[in-house]
Amino acid sequence: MEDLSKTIKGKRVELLHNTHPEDLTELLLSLRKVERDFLTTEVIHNPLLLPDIQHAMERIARAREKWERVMIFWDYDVDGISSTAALFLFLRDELGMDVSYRLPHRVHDGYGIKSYHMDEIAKTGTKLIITVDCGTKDREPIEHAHTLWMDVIVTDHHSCPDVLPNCIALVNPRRNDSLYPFPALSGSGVVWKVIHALSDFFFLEKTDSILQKYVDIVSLGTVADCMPMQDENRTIVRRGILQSQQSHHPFFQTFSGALNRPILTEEDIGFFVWPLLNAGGRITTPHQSLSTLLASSLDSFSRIQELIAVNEIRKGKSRDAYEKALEMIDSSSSILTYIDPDLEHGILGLVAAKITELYHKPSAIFTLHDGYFVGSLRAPPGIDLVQILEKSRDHLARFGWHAWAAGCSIAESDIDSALVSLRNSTHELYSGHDSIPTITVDTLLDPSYIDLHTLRDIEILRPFGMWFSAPLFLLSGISAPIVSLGQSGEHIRWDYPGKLEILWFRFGEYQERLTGKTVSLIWTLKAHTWRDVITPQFHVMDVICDD
Ligand SMILES: [Mn+2]
Repeated sequence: MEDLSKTIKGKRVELLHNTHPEDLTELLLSLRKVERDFLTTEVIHNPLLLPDIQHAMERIARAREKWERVMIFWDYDVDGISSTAALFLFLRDELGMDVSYRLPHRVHDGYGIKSYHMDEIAKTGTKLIITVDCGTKDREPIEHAHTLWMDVIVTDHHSCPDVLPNCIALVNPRRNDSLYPFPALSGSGVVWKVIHALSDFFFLEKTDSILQKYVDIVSLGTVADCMPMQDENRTIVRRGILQSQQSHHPFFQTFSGALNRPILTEEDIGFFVWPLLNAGGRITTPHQSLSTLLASSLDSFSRIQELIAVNEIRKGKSRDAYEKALEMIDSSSSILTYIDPDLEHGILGLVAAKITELYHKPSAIFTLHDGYFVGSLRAPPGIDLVQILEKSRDHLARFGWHAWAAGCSIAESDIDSALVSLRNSTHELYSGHDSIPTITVDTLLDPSYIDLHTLRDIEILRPFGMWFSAPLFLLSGISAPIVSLGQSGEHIRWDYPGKLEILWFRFGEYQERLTGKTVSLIWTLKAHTWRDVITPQFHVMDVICDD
């Protein structure tokens, strides 16, 4: 076996099986440590095992009985959007309740509930607030709601602090005292279980069809939040994709037509639905995304068209910002920083993610807003941004979030010292840290082995995601001629014998480097559908230059 040390994208390669497999499906299942029945077993747990679910049901039933106004409070990412849409439609259409929604503004409010939101909501005559995909950490505003005579039910999936908020119900499978068998639901997954419990409570005989009716919306949150594709999440996404093809919701009925492509796999959600719904939150308002998901059959098509236009703006702005950032950053620095006061707040994270992916280093991209430099940070695996920010906390006005994705704001006058401090903190904590990512390849496999039969064998393993990854294969030592594709040569095709479609999308820039070279290809398999004819397509993910 040749030296597989590094790919053209700078990744280390780990090859799990280095001969041609006898039974491909068996091999892929055993490498993922699951039995064959994993593929077909439906998992739907008892919703009454969720903490506080009984209190939540009773309080919602009381609100319904008394015609109380209910407000859903949500967070602006796609999990929050899908959680809100599912719960809103269920409470309004199945239970006939008076329900509305409120969300924080990405720039003006930041993340989470604030006490002033509670003041605003109280003025609408709301008696019950239900949070989705947020709330677990928001103790003070929840206390504040009580002083305004409003009750709060928190439904969430974020990890829990030591002291929990004092509310009517905190429905979160990550609670320490939770008996729920699967803690890794998305926010929308938790909402689906609340719908499950309420359906049992109110309709008993209709629960199955109700769960089915909302699972397409719910699955969007599970995919968008990259939840592990096992247990109940696998059931939600499998069912959700099938349901989306016969959906009750106009969004799914018109989506395929508007985008000219069907939603057939979890990757279609990840590539097409997710960025579209996300674009509203990043460029205009998340309300636009939510109202598109909730639109009636009359205006669903035009709303999706509008969102497509917004997404094109988002793409253009992030591409421009990324190119400018690439020119400006000092790639030898411990943390790669870039400031542009004119950058749109909503694209900072997208640019940071691309910079970090390219350099395998933490990055921070800033814009200026109201006298503060607001930044979005990303880090490769093994580097903890919260630690870096902690160490520089004296220079920061605000910071938070996760190890791999974080945000901070810095007073305009502190920016120089803050950047120096961030660089020093990163250097002190992580100098010498090996952050070269590993790409794990399942097995050696020649694409000519794949026919429609083997294609189907792999397709039935879906949905893929975290924990149950899409298979990657290695085709070693090929020297087939390469052809550039696309209007400006943005794609590459290898002219492999047997007319196999071996394609590398969006990496046309490597064409020159690869011409005439012997290479090994890391590839994955896609079912390509065109006019009802299915053919296997071989998508290259990375390349190893053998010479
Ligand atoms: Mn979430």
